[in-house]
Amino acid sequence: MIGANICAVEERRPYRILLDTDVDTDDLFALLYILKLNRSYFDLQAVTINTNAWTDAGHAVNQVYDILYMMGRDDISVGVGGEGGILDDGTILANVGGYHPIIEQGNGTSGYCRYRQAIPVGSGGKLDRDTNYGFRKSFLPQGRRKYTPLRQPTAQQVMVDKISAGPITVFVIGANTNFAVFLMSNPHLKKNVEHIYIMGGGVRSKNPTGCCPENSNSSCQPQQCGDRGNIFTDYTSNPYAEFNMFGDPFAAYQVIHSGIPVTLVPLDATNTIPISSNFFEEFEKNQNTYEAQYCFKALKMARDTWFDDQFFTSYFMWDSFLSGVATSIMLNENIVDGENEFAEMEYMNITVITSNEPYGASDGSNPFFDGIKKLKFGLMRNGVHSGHVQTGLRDPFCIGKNCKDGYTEEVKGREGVRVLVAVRAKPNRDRNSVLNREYFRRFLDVLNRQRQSGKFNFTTQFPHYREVFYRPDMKGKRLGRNVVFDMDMSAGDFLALFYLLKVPVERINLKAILVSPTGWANAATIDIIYDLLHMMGRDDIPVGLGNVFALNQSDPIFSPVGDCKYNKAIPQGSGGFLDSDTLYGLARHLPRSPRRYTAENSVKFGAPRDTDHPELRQPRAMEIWESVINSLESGSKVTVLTNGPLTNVAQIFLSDKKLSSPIQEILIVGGHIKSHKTDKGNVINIPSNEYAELNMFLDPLAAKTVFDSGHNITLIPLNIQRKVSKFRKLLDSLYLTKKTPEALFARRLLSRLQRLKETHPRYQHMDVFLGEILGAVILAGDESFLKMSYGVRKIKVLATGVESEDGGIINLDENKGNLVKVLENVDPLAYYNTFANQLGAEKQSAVIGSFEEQRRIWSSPQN
Ligand SMILES: [Ca+2]
Ligand SMILES: [Ca+2]
Repeated sequence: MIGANICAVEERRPYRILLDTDVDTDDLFALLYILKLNRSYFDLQAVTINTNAWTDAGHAVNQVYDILYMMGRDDISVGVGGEGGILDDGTILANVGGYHPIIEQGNGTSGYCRYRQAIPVGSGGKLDRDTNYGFRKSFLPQGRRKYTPLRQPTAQQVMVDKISAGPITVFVIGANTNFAVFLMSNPHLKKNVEHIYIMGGGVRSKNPTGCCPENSNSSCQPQQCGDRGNIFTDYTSNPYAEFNMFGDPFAAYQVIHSGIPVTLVPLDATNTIPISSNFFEEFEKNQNTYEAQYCFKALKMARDTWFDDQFFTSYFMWDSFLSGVATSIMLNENIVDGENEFAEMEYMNITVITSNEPYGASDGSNPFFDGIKKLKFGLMRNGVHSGHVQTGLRDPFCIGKNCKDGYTEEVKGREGVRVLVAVRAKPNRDRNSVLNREYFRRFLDVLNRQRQSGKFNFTTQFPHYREVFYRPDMKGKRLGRNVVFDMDMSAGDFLALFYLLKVPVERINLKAILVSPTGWANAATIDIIYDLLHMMGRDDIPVGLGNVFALNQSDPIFSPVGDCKYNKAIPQGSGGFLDSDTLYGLARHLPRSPRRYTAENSVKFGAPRDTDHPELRQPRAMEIWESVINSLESGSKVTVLTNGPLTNVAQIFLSDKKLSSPIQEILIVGGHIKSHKTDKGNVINIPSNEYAELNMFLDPLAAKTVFDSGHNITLIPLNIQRKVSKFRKLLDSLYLTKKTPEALFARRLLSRLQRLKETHPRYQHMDVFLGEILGAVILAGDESFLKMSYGVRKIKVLATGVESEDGGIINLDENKGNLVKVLENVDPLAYYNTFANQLGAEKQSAVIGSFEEQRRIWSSPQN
């Protein structure tokens, strides 16, 4: 087939392609497939990242950079994020980051997770996508390109550049937000878009999963069987939607109704190409390139961690199938009706449902209409966008399968758009093959081609690569106070961690780190902790990962999904998750640890089956805590320092009393005790909440649980943190100290935070992170040198569920409340010097300074 059309193709220039992707596992297959095609036919110009779906922007963008580096394609532009907003009057500012569906997009990157909450956050969800099950860091080489704050090209910028440069074809394999925003703000550039290929939706699809076996008894209740959609986390509300469309139904509507020719590869077609066991086995036998290996590793881990034994009937080729179908249609350009090698096509008249009837009923669910006088985007009062919009999981209006948001419904007349639809995957033309789909064969063939293949992976890149675990020599040392550090991986927490690792072990014995991914960073960021520990020669310190939801915020019916009531305050973009997840672009300068998050798991810990390396599994926070408690000599105690939301510590108190009784003291960095009305808290983006401090607000119920425990608590509240948040002063001290790798890294991070604060309004809150270091310094510091003084208060933390109050602290009189020790004074200069001097100390300094140093070591022979 290809041969027959080559003549036609050679007369034209290569197709320029822009790929918009949410960097899910399947998207990696799609991207690598495109990269392997003949470049004189297909010229991938840019990858733009969809930031409101299955991955978090900071992790997604660096994974894309690394894949392109492995494939020798650093020439391909990568766009992610942006800080632009949409004003109330409908004006779309430049560089909208696409972190939110258009209906929720205001002026900023924080906001509610209306649709995104249908996506699991931890294992089996974003955590596994952000890390590609752990293979991203174990397999992909790391090139020079990476995310850097304010220098990273935005998705909109890249779209404008590439689309204005000439005719282009756009592939959308995530939610449609980026491309819809582009089309709405650049109508004059539509003419350059030759065609749009979208993976998403389900038109006449019938979900093949969740069905009762033919011979089953009458007690079997079919689940999603026969539904149009695939939102497996909430079929009862919306059985019609497919994830990509559901991610932003209004955006999908804009793209499909743009007037540009659209080809859809919906569930209708992808449901007919489930990963078969034969395909899986063939793939296992055919891994002749690094890219094939990378894809197979992910696919195998997806199978090995699948929640039931139905993987081969529930996991499909989605986005990768789009790559095949789209490029095959493009090669056959002289043939009408989208004829191609891999899928049967049909024209259908469709639309995308964005709201539910009755239209015009203002019930508080639709931000486009509720309380709005002048409608934006030319919307009409009783139009198709004016009905009830699904508000989230288990929306009462939707229960009983009433909602169709995101459904690509067939319609008659003007409301529909004639779209070419892939309806089913074609069988393999070679009837003797064990692969039953034509695309299976081609996919393996393309991925295994030696032409345009990856040059190396992370370990083969270096002739002298070797994995080293660093452990300190503790022989003959009398170890100091037992400390467990609980952090949410905000920037200051890493500086605090450096400090704790520099205090002589005779004074502080850091036993373990617990991670609360309920604050400033996403769970996958745990790898930065591993890398930092590696740098400091402390691969012996265990790291436990806590729950991904604040207390009572996970869904009662299906706990991998849940609400974002509190962490919606954290911006998704600049100054928020994007920066935390990359440590403001600096994480990649840390040496790479042999330890990292991995989806490896074992039956012993509740997994459905053992993976190949269950011994590597990421321990949970509670396990690590338990092992710390069990390792204590009788009578010894442990101090907990918390630098984030109190989710983990609350879990400890809610479990067996034996696990909390060895706690000597809890040092809490956080909480705000207001002394007068103008003494405000720091909960950004939630204007109604004036007096809370973020660590308390992010999990108020956990905070209340901990304060009500009656344990020995020392509070390092916001007002004292604010006294020590002068970047200039701390940097001055750091410039005077010895240049250990850790002092240099701290200097680099702090000066970057300072510079960002000075240059861009989105970075105004940077001093929050400076105050965070205080807890670590207090814990180990010299009380008289630091001029520390404490008061005692009777206080209570509010956890009422009322947004304006939650996380607030009230003072109580003598007889009520919990007695808490509160840090009231510290000498700022002494504090800055203590921190700087400790980081500059020669003892307990880094054993390997940076990734650069690691590269050098691996590039030359060892002695
Ligand atoms: Ca995708
Ligand atoms: Ca923190």
